[in-house]
Amino acid sequence: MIATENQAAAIALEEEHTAHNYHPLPVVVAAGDGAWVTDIDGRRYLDCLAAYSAINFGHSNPMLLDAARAQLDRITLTSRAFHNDRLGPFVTALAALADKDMVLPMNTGAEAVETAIKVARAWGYRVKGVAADQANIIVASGNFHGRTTTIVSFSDDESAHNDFGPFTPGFRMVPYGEAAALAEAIDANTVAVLIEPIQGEAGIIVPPADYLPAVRELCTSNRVIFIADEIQSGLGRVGATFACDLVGVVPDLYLLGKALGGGIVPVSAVVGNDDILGVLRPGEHGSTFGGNPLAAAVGLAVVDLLETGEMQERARLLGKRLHAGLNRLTGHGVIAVRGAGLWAGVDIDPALGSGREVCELLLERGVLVKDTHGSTIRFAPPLVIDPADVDWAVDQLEAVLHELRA
Ligand code: IF1
Repeated sequence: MIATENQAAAIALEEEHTAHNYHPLPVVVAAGDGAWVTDIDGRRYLDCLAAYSAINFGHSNPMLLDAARAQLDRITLTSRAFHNDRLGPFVTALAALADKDMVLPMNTGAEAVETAIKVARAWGYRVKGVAADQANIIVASGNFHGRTTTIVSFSDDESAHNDFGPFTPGFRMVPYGEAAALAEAIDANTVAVLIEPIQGEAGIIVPPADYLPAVRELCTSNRVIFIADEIQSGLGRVGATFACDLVGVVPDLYLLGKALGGGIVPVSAVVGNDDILGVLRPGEHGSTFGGNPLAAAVGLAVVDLLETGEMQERARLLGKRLHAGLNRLTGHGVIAVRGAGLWAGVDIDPALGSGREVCELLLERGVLVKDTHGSTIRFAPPLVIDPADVDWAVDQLEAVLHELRA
């Protein structure tokens, strides 16, 4: 897609002084409303990425913006050296939403993951009785949990892992979706299993229906913490509050992020019970911004949105519509469709082009999506998307595939 002069100038300005750790599509977004964004030339696009599920409730969600605006005029940051009047209501509501009794608030998803790793290790030494520095945590192949050096230590994605060593020890990898391999890997020093209930970056990989229940049972019987990374899959995306809900599984720790900040401020959290999160003592962990009043005010408004169940139901119903439309393209340029709720991974026939090429052609038709690996693209529009726009997005993909097959 040829960028306009206006866009080219804006892109050049950004690229001249920005590290090249991304290769963005050639569009310069200037505004957003609901499921739509507008570029600097006034052209509109249907946002089917939603900032990787951080914009579940739509761009410029009025209720969330009102909560943020009101708090901006009160106080935004105190540090946790003092209490603030927004954190209590936020953690109380979030704990209730997850049917847990304790929250550790952080900012980014990676920070929530790192926090859970530290808590699981401390619990292992202080409660389970694992010998010092001998704790191991089991992770899955194809995982994506963030970009810190400890997290990429257990990534099998070369582009995320290579040249960032030396790596943090204490992690074991098992094939995702295989309970027998997990059973085999657990030993007396295992303190936790860390997995995505549905793998996002790997291409929206839904495990066999009996996998998460088996993980739950193995963790319970081996006294191992089940950590569910719901940073991308949680908060309504799959048609339920959590992806674990789809198979009736309750992990020991939920990791939440992205949409928890309403697309306005970074908000993440580790949500569990006192018997695990209570191992931390004052001064052992924290962050400058974790639990700040602005984040808590927005986070509380997000929890209020989710408490009605309306967003989850929208994702469930609109997800059926999305998957029905995408499945209709199987055999017409689409090889496979995976996912749950309003979240789909679509494997395009590589003979037609790469995921990136398909994304660029969809961009020209006014749809924003992102490829994951190879020829897989992901659809994750805001849950507030109009039903007609779900159909329109599928129609644009059909037209692109038709164009590529011609
Ligand atoms: C990028 C990917 C998605 C996540 C899960 C933790 C985190 C993420 C399941 C860390 C973050 C983001 C990171 C962002 C793009 C995006 C992404 F492509 F990188 F892999 F969504 F699939 N757990 N995912 O998906 O949360 O620290 O970013 O707040 O790094 O480019 P974060």
